[in-house]
Amino acid sequence: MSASVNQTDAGAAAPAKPPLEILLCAPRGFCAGVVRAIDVVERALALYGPPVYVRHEIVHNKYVVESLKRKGAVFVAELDEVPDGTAPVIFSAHGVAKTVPQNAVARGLTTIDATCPLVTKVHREAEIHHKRGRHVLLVGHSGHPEVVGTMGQLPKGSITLVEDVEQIEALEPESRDNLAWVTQTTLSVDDTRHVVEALKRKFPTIVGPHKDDICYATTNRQEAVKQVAPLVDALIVVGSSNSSNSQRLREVAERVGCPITRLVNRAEDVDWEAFSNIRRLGLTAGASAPEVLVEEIIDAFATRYEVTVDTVSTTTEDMVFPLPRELRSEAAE
Ligand code: 0O3
Ligand code: SF4
Repeated sequence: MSASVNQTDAGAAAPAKPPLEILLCAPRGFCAGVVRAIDVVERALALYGPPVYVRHEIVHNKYVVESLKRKGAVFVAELDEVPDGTAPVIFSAHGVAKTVPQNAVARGLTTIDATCPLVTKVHREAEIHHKRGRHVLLVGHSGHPEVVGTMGQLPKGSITLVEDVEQIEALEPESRDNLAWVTQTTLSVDDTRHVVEALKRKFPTIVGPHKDDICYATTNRQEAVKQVAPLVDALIVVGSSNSSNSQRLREVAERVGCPITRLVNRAEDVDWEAFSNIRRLGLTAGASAPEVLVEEIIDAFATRYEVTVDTVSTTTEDMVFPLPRELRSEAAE
């Protein structure tokens, strides 16, 4: 009897796995603002004991939020869900409108601000422009919590959201010669350049930052994807769907022509059908996605492919942000 191709008798060699080269983008994953924000929740849990309340997801990552919930963090959408008492309420890394801490103080709540210092810097820029009598244009995505927080630094009517070049055509501000612009920190570097160029064309005297307010982490992760995406058959961004910076990374890969691009929370969400015929895979992670999930995805590919992993590094990062003052003594212990 001739041997069948699919023979599975004991002792038969397992079919060879196809080769897959994974190009790992660097930098990827956690930025300094996310490390600090997660640390804030963990330190607060250690200092006050559970529960500690967190207004909005501390960072936009399902795994991070679920892990902190298990440790005693309670996530709420608004302050009115926080009971009166001694448990602290933490503001997420994306920042909050001025009314949020004001309302918390009025209720006698203990507050801890985990807003990334680079988001706070944009808040202060907007405030300075306003104090100098300028109307502020904020380049960003409508409804995103960072945009809500930045708009909420100024009185209503003093700041206008600009989402894209098309909206600039329709802008008719009261004083064309007294304008300033600021941006969300996690935007597409290329899209923002076009929006800012259009703003400067229409309002030649507008003032703003030297380049934009997109942070170092957003910029560096997009740059690494730009290098890797043209070299691979498919690219995976590890991150949650509500993470703006992660969404931008997938878009960057798609725009440079990468045929298959996906944003996935973790290995169980990988659409294996889409990745059945690839030889080279690009892999990165948004600023709020933990490295353990990148490793999990590599392991999942290794069960289907003979995997080799190479890192493509476009720059190195050494940014660290200190904890809020009220948590620092606890941090030293
Ligand atoms: O702003 P984004 O949706 O990208 O937020 P993430 O995913 O939580 O990442 C951290 C970035 C941040 C807190 C604001 O810059
Ligand atoms: Fe801060 Fe940038 Fe990280 Fe946002 S992505 S938390 S601005 S370092």
